Amino acid sequence: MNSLSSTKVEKFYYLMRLGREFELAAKEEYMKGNIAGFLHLDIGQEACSVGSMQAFDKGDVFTHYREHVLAIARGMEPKLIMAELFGKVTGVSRGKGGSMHLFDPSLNFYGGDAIVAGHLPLATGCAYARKIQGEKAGVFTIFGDGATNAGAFFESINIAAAWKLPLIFFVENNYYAIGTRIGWVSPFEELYNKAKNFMPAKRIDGMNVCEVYKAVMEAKEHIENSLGPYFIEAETYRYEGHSMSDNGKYRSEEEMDIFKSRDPIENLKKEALRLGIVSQEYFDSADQKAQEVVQEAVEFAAASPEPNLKELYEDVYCKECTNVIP
Ligand SMILES: Cc1ncc(C[n+]2csc(CCOP(=O)(O)OP(=O)(O)O)c2C)c(N)n1
Repeated sequence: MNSLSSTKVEKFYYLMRLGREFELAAKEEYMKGNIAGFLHLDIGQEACSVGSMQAFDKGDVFTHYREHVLAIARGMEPKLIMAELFGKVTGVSRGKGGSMHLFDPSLNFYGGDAIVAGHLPLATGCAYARKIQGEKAGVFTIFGDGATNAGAFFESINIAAAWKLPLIFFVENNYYAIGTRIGWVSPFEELYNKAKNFMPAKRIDGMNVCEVYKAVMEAKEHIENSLGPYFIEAETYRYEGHSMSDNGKYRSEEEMDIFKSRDPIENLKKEALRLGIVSQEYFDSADQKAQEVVQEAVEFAAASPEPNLKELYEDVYCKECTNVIP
């Protein structure tokens, strides 16, 4: 943390706090019946979303369904995300995608994919296009540990390495795919082993936002220098169940406590105060601002109209395609 500016550390803190407040509010609104369908929370994993998006500030992003905080860290407005969760027409996908399908081409954010590992070939194809187009920024894709058991994962790392594509693979290893422990279905739990013969691959502390930021900066430099893909495994943990319908009983309280003691938000604050980089006043005002922004987001979502029925037939097929290689 010492090598980072205080402004950077403040930004990390604010975005993680905003993400956490957003998800706590989403959980509450779900319980009240204002949000339907699936809701996968990121609570505990905020450092991965914030650290990676702060480093990977240009280029294309492909993500799985646990993506609210990633979208916030990318620059999507919390009120547009909340409205999407509420299924309202003001939502970022006009209320038709919901929690799992946040999408914003203006931010090069092509995520929220519900099929486990389904977005990895999309990211790989996009990286191929970017390489042909000679663009520097490349592609970032984030996914869970369960995705590393899918054929689409192996095919993607294979072709990305063979064709030296500008693509960062980022796995959030939170140890569980719904209730399946990664070690039950994988020969090892340290997942960078699955990629290390294909590309540079490292395992980092995904509860530490500064470490995530540094690793993604390194990976970014690597892909921008046309050296091919890069793999990062971030060890992390979700405090909530897989989705709202899962009470997470397959995990022990002891395991949960160990990860909670590594909480990315509280530990960043503690360390920044110890080093004297950021003041207590800043943290207090950031907490308050995050709560206000989330409160406004909920009010905006609640007051927004439902989509019109004719919306059902719109955006089913792409009307105009930009960025298509002839
Ligand atoms: C191809 C496919 N198989 C099964 C499912 C059902 N499913 C949804 S989420 C999930 C677990 C994925 O866990 P992981 O990849 O570790 O991501 P996390 O939820 O931990 O972020 C499964 C099996 C699915 N959506 N797609």
